[in-house]
Amino acid sequence: MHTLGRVSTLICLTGMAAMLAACVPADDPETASPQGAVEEQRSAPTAQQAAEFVRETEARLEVLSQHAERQEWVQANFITYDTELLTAEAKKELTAAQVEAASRAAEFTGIDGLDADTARKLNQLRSGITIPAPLDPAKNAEQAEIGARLKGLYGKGEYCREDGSCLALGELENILAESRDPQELLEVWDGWRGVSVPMRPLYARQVELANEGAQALGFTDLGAMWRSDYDMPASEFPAELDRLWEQVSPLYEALHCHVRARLGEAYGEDVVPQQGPIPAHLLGNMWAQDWENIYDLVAPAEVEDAYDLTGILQDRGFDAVGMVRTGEAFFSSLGFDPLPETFWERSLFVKPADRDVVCHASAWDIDEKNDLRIKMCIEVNAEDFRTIHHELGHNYYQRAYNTLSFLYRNSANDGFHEAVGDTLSLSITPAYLTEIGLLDEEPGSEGDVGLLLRRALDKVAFLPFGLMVDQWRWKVFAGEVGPEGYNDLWWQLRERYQGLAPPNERPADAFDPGAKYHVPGNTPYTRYFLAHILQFQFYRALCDIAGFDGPMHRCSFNGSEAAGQRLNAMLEMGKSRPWPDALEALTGTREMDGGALLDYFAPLQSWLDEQNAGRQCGW
Ligand code: X8Z
Ligand code: ZN
Repeated sequence: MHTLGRVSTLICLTGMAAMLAACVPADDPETASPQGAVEEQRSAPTAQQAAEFVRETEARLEVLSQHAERQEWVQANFITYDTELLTAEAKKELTAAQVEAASRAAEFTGIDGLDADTARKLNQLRSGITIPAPLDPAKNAEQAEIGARLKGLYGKGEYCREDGSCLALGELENILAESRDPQELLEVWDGWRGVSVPMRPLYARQVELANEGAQALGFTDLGAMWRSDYDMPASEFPAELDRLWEQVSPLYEALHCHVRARLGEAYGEDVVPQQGPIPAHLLGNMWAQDWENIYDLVAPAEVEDAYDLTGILQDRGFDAVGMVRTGEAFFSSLGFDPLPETFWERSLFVKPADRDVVCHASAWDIDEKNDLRIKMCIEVNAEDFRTIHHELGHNYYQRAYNTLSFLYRNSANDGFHEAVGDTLSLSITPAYLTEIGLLDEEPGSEGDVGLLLRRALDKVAFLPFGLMVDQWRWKVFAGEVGPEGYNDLWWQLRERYQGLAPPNERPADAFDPGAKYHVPGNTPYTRYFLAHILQFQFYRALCDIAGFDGPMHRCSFNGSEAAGQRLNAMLEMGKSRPWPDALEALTGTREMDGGALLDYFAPLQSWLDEQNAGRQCGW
């Protein structure tokens, strides 16, 4: 899976191959030379030995990583006692090899005469492990078991009502999307959070072990290691995130203000106090990360809904495979080859009735050649239609870089991987739906404010959530808070960034972060925040290349082979170059920038400002 934490990357200053050798992590306050590295360097390994080491290591890790990937695929498709054990075994072996390679890489880092690729790959070996473990085999085994256990707990999670009937996450999510009864919403919101209560001690131990692993590699903690993978000094990355958040947060605040006011009208101001944070169970989504499901409650009174994509998909008799075929057709229209036959044979599209699977959508490239797959429990609705495009974006990226060497088979930075499919989803516009025959006639621009509001409930509402998850994790990894304080810190950050509050008093043993897939799954989350910024940059560039002229939100680059070629030029670079090079190849700019998102939503910002006139915003 793309999130498996391949041995991916690091490096420093942007785009200057000549600087790479000078950019060893030891320059950074968050990292230091691992013990023994300096002594080892005195025995003067040569550049040639370094290149040889990298070649051998890539070959070894490729074999182990493929095996672990296959094992993980089976576990995620059949969550059982045995698959959990087998996955932990495979993961243990892979992690041991990764950690060993990372410590050896440190011995070669910075030596004279390294070629740029070897220097880059050495840095990647050092920094690109999502969850390092201590070298001690017992601790490594313990960590692998905890990892599989946490994923299993989440995948098998359900909420059982007092009458004995049990609901899986998908069913709970549907209730949160559709019900407008605050009592029922609270029940399922709270019920799902029962799943994560037993995770807390396991998670706390995982943090200890992973930190020990990161420290042995010279990082202050696991958070510092994650931050070191963005082609810039790790210590500068948080400021880069702050910069992006400051650009877009006024738009979020305007959206929050409008939504709070309308929810107050719908549920009463005693349920939704108009001065403070919004109770988190009323936003149509289990984690309040995407608010599109409450569009009907906050929609502009003056405009008719332009169309309802869920209704169209259902009326036209789409099934899961039909939706995926439509996604594939979009990529084909850009000039990408069709997906391989094995994709259709081996993917999981529909939730099986008779066994536990991990339903959280994911994309896989098992052999890193052409064994592409997605795993999803697709329901026929607009949200899953978009998620299909998201997952396919991963698969086409994986295939585009499959000829590169092992350590370069990844996206430019992790935000890029998450942004590609979403970029195509932004292009699911009225014009596109008309072109592919799902709308009979392209609606006029009267309903555009509604379309933009829908989009903002998805994309803009997500931004602070995309940011806060790792703000929480980074503090946890840094030891700023212990297990007793995990949940309070989570809600402090939920309030600070999202302006949300828990709808009831959280029990002392609650571990609400664990109710979000990526926490027990140990998938870094800042990538999604970056992706939500980047996808608007990609989209704008592809629309320009396709020759679109008009308001940005109306553009579809469907059918533009010129756009497809430029996109592919970026994808096939994989992680071989610092990410600003990849960004420049597609967009002409070397900076991540919220400006494209703000331009896209400019008409909505004006509308929100009008709606909010006289309201007291903020929390
Ligand atoms: O986890 C995902 C994808 C798989 S990489 C379905 N996403 C995040 C989430 O669901 O929390 C996509 C958007 C954010
Ligand atoms: Zn993804």
